[in-house]
Amino acid sequence: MAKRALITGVTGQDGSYLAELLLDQGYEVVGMVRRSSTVNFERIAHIQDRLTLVAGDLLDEVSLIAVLRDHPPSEVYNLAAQSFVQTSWSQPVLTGETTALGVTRLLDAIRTVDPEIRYYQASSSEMFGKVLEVPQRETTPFYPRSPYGVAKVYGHWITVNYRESYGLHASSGMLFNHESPRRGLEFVTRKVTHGAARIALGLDDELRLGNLDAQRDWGYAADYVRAMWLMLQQDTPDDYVVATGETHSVRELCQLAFDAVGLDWEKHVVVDERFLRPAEVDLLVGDPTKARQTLGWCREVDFPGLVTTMVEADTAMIRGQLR
Ligand code: NAP
Ligand code: F7E
Repeated sequence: MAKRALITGVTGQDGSYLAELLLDQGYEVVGMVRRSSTVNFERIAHIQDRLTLVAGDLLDEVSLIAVLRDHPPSEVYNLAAQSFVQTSWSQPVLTGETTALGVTRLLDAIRTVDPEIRYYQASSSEMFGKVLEVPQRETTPFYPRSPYGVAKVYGHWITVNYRESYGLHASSGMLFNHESPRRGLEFVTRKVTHGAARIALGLDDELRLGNLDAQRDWGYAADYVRAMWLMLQQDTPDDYVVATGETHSVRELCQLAFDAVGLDWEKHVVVDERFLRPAEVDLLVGDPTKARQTLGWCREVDFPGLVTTMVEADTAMIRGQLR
C-alpha cells in the first residue's frame, strides 16, 4: 500500500516542491487548502490531477481533525503559515494565530486522531534573529526580531513539547531562506530577479528596495524539501538546521541578478524607506553539519546558479505574458 502524506500549505512554494517529491516517491499526497474566493493553484496546476485536495484551515481545529480522520496519513508536513516577515508587523495577531497557535491545533489534532502519525514542523532561521552565535546551529539560542519570528519560536517549542509530552514522532526543520522561480513576488530574491527581468525587457526603469546590507544564507527550495522528507524517515525525531553555510548580502543579490541580464544594478536600484523593517535581522548563516551527517543531506544548487535560474525563469515568464 502506498504511504499517504498530508501537506498543509500545499499551494505555497515549498508545498508544491514537496508534493512533487512525495509523488515521485510513490506517496498518495493529500494537500490541505483553505477556502478563498478565487482559485490559487498556480504552483500545483501541473500535478493537480495527482493530488487529493481537501479543505481545511490552521485557524479551525475542527477542520484539521476532519482532514486527519477522512484521509488518515502516516506523515504530516506542516508548511502552512503567514510566512511574510514584513506583514507580521501589520498583522501580528493573525500571524500568531496561524504561525504559532496553528501548530498546536495541528499537533493536538494528531494526538487526538492518531499519535503514530509522523510530523514535520516548518521552523525558521528567523528564530535566531539578532544572532547570538555565528554560524547558527541547533543549539544556538533564539532571539527573534519580528512577530513572525516570535510565532515560529512558539511553533518550534510546542513541537518539541508535544514530542516530549506525548512521545510524538515530531521533528522541526530550522530552515534558512530558500528560494526558487515559485517564490512569492514580495520576497527579496524574487522581487529582484523579477524586477531585473522587467527592466531588461523595457517594462520598468527602477526597482525600489529596503535594506541592501542584510545578509542571508539563501538556498534552493527543491533542495530543502528533501531535508524535510529525510527527517521523517529517521527512527528518532529530532531538530535540524538546514542551510548552505554561506551568506550573501541583498547588494550581492542585486549585482548577480542584473549581471544576468547585462545591466548595472546601481543605475536601477533605489532605496525606499517603505521597505525598511521596524527591527531587522542583519546576518544569517547556518551550520548544516548535523543535517549532512545524520540525514546525508546536502544542497545541489549554489547561490549564483539559483539567482541566474530565477532571472531566466522570470524573463521567460514575462516574455510569455507579452506575447
Ligand atoms: P508560502 O509560499 O508563503 O506558503 C504558505 C502556505 O500556507 C500557502 O499555501 C498558504 O495558503 C498557506 N496558509 C496560510 N495561512 C493558512 C491557514 N490559516 N490555513 C491553512 N493554510 C494556510 O511559504 P513557503 O515559502 O512555501 O514556506 C513554507 C513554510 O516554511 C512556512 O511555514 C514558512 O513560514 C516556513 N519557512 C519558509 C522559509 C523560506 O525561506 N521559504 C524558511 C523557513 C521557514 P494560500 O495559498 O491560500 O495563501
Ligand atoms: O527578506 C531585505 C529584508 O522578505 C530578506 C521568509 O521565507 O525567510 C524569509 O524571510 C532580507 C531582509 O525574507 C527588501 O529587510 C531589502 O533583511 O526575502 P525576505 P526574510 O524576511 O528573510 C525566512 C527564513 C522565513 O522563515 C520567512 O518565512 O531582504 N530586503 N529590501 C527586502 N525584503 C523584501 N521582502 N523586500 C524588499 O524590498
